[in-house]
Amino acid sequence: MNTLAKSIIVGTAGHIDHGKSTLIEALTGTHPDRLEEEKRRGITIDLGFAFLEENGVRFGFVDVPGHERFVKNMLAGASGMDLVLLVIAADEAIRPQTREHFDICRLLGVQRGVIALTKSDLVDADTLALVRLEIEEFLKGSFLAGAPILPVSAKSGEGLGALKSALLEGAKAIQEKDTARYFRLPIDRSFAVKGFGTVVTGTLFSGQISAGDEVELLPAQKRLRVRGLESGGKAVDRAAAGQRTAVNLAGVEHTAIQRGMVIATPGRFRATRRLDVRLELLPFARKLKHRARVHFHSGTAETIGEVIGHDRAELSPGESALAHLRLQDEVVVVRGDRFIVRQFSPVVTIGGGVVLDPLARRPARKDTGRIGFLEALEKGTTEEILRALAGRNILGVSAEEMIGRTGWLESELQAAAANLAKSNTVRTLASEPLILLSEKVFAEICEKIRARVERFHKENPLLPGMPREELRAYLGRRVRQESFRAALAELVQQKKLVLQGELVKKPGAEITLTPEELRAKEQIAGAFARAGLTVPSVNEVLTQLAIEKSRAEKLLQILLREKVLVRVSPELIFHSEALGRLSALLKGYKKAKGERIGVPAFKELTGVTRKYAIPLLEHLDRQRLTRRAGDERVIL
Ligand SMILES: Nc1nc2c(ncn2[C@@H]2O[C@H](COP(=O)(O)OP(=O)(O)O)[C@@H](O)[C@H]2O)c(=O)[nH]1
Ligand SMILES: [Mg+2]
Repeated sequence: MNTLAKSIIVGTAGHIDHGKSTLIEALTGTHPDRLEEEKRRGITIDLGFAFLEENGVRFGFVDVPGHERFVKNMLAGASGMDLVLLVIAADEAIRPQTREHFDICRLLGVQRGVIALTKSDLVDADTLALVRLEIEEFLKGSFLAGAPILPVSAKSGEGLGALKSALLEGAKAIQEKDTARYFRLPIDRSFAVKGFGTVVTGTLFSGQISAGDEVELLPAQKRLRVRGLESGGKAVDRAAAGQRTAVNLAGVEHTAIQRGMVIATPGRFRATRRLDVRLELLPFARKLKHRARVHFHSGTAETIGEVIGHDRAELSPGESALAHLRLQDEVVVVRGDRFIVRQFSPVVTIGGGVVLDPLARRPARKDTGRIGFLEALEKGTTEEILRALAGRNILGVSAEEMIGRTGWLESELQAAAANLAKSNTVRTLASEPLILLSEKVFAEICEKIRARVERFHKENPLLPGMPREELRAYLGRRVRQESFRAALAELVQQKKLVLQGELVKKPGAEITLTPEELRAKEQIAGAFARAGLTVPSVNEVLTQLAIEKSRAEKLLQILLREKVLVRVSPELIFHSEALGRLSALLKGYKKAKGERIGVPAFKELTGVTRKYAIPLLEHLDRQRLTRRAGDERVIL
């Protein structure tokens, strides 16, 4: 098969019994009705498929049911179509599902189409001309205005050649799909084939897929392997966007997969229940009240949703608005995906629109930035959208999140991020994986840190600086580790803060002691110096001072930091000079009596009781001045 051929999906649309399925058979040789019941009753219930390759174009036909009861099946087939084949019987003209299917195609953003005026053999030339006029009037001002209206008869074969030419012409005008994007295929059928196992089918929305690939089944988040592929009714090694595709999957039962699920490039797409959208209500629809329930359709998925207006409480017929959809089940959509809503009861198509933010937050009155954010998502360039995304979250925005929202490639994000960095509006906090943070938010974080350190100095004049971890904890989980690190680095670079080991301080922040504090500090040091190795309890020393205990404790901290005093155990503090004398004593002992010393000998040597001897020996071990050897110590 020619892999360079252009692949086009043609979907039928139109009222029941207008000759859609018969026309597909006349064009392709395949009757699209495949279910037993369809054949028996002579009506299309579910989607049917047929293929045709002509003049370098591979047409995948999706034949939909016209019956109003099966519109939901029609919807599953309609998404992903490039070109609509609107079928109108010459003897009946425009009927209810002609209108409904037409509305659906328009709301799904279908750009082009061809109108087949079927059963032309049943009417005379005058009737044909009249119906043509009626159709022209109906399509006026729509995406199908000016589209070819071609009389055909599946019976006599008349007009089929012209119809094929018109389809080829339409196919030429359709933009080639970008197969470099992440792979996504909404599933419309899942079944088992003897000897192969599970097979799913669908219209390949974006990217491409090859035999052997790993794919992710969503929303189940299950990784599966592609055993084999079929496209256009033949086995292929690779299938690309715009093709009807059957995928043979390993590692899953066909019953575990339903229409509406998606297979996709692993880790890129996300299932969601909350969407922010642009929603359009059709002119004949009833007013949509706050929190109205609707049937929601997108891709091949169908669920129930609740509509909450962002810029108005109620949506009037013919209006379009920014709205939030809270869905009952998870769907997999990205920005730009189209959807249809149908009235809850009785079920008729009442509107549709475009997904703007597929990972929307719960609506909140205080969320005043949302409208602007959604407008950026709706109309903005890649850079503007990234800026809006970064600006909306103090945490910044990760590549994973940006891709989950937009389906953009990581390389596109990197390029846009580089442009944004130049404009000084969004900074790249990390590049692999990419994390973006708005400069405004970054400046706020910097200011928060600076102000907190300032306050720390005010509240703790006797401490040299704030422990870095305490500062980190103060900012909380709303600030990313990367943001914290970058902000600290920035503040240090601007000389607004100084890092000293694990302490963050203001430049030039010195501890200034009052004369009273200076005296107390000396008294503490003196008390320990005098005590030698038989030190008093800390509490005893501190309570004898003329200043309050909390300040005295800080002075003790300063002395410990200055290494005038040394904490040997949680309860015992010694003066460094006393410890210096101790190590000299040990050296002398080693010379005179050898390197081994037991606890009794140590007590005798130093004149301390067991209460001091044990912690002191353990301290000496830690200092590597001694080493424990059984009951004794080896002096090192
Ligand atoms: N005379 C005539 N009958 C047709 C033509 N196309 C379809 N039909 C008949 O119209 C009926 C409905 O056709 P079908 O393709 O099932 O309609 P669908 O519901 O739109 O798919 C069938 O009995 C067909 O044989 C045509 O061009 N001429
Ligand atoms: Mg049919």
